Amino acid sequence: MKKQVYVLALFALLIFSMCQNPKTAEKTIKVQDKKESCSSPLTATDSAKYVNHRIEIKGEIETPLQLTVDSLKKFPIKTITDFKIVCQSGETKKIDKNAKGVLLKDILEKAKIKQNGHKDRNFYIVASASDDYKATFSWAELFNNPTGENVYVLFEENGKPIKNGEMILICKNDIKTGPRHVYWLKSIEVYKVK
Ligand SMILES: Nc1nc2c(c(=O)[nH]1)N[C@H]1C(S)=C(S)[C@@H](COP(=O)(O)O)O[C@H]1N2
Ligand SMILES: [Mo]
Repeated sequence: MKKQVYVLALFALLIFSMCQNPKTAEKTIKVQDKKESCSSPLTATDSAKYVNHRIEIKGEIETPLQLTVDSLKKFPIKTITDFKIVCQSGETKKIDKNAKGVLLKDILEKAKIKQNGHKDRNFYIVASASDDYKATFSWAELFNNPTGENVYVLFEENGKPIKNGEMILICKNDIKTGPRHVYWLKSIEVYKVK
C-alpha cells in the first residue's frame, strides 16, 4: 500500500513537471524577444542623421540610377491600403491607412539586370539603409512570383512624406512585414550568385 502511494506521488510529480516545462520555455523565448526587441525609440536627431535624399541602384545592372522622391514619381505610381508593419515578435509597429510608391520590379526593369541569356537568373537584390539594416530578395521572387507585385519603394504614407528617411522599401505579402521593411533606404544592389 505504501509503495502504491509512493508510485502515485512519483507519477503525479512527473505529470506536474511535464506541464511546467513548456511554460518555462515559453517564458525564456519571451524574455529573449524582449532583449532582441526591434525598436529603439527614435529621436528626430537620430532620424536626421540617417536620412537620404536619394537612393542608389547599383551592382550587376546596365544603367546605374540615382533616384529621388521626384524621380520615383515618374514611374507608374501604386497606392496600397491598410498596410501593417508587424515585427518578428508579432507586435504591430505601424499601420498605414494608405501609402504611395513604385514597384521595385519597375525600377530594376529600368536599370536592367545584366543577364547573359535566359538561364542567367541567379541574382539576389539587397536593399540597404544608412544604419546598415538590410533586406534581401531573389531574382525569382521578384520576376517569377506574385511577390514581385508586392515589393514597393514607398515615398508617401497617409498622405504625408515618409518620416524615417525619404523612402522605405516594403514587401506587402510577407507574413511578418517588419523584417523586410527598410526605412532610411540608401541603396538597392544587384549581385550575381557566384
Ligand atoms: N533602417 C532600418 N530599418 C528597419 C529597422 C532598423 O533597425 N533600421 N528595424 C526593422 C524592424 S525589426 C521592424 S519590426 C520594422 C518596424 O520598426 P519600427 O517600429 O522601428 O518602425 O522596421 C524594420 N526596418
Ligand atoms: Mo522587428
